[in-house]
Amino acid sequence: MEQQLDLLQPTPPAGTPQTVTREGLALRYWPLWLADAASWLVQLRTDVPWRQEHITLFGRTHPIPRLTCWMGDPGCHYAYSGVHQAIEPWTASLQQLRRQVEAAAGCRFNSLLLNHYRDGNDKLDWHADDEPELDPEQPIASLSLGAARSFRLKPRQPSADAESPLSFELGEGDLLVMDPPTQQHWLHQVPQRRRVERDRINLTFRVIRRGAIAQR
Ligand SMILES: O=C(O)CCC(=O)C(=O)O
Repeated sequence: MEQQLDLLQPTPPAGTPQTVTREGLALRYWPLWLADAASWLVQLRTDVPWRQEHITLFGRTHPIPRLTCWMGDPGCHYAYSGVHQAIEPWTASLQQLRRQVEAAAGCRFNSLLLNHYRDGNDKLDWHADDEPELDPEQPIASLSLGAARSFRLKPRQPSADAESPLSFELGEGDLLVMDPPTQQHWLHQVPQRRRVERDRINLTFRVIRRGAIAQR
């Protein structure tokens, strides 16, 4: 049975994350971490060069159910599900936000995947962020803006003493850090929630491995 986590209670002291640990899973969570989350949403809707990417499955090409943008330092190329995204340079404001997220997460990030869920029909299917160019020793930091949506996690290999799937709401301004080795052992998704009319933007700050950074 799915375990619904209410991470908003009790409120921790400022700066101290709540933690969730299971076998192979380590999360840190700061509710309402970002001040001015609503203005960030307005700004990012227009300032980010959003793209509609497509994937090909069983010979048929489909638009992926959300808009995306890949931002990063020079040479930080990334591909997932057959999508090779062009690298956009950091905007000045996202550079600053990167530094704030780094201070909380305790890690230097060199890239950022942005997802724009236009309403509750947009979604992200079960996957792990385990592509070969990502550094498996580094965390991935996820910052949410706009509509609250469910974020679900389940073990990659269910066993007899399987951990239950986990689900919790990621609301406006919440910061979630997925520490290693979470991506190796757990999958995550953002399911559809049809009654949601508001949009949501999620930013995942990542580390491309040094050996995978293209030299110019
Ligand atoms: O939108 C989210 O909360 C998660 C995003 C994510 O998992 C991803 O971009 O890989």
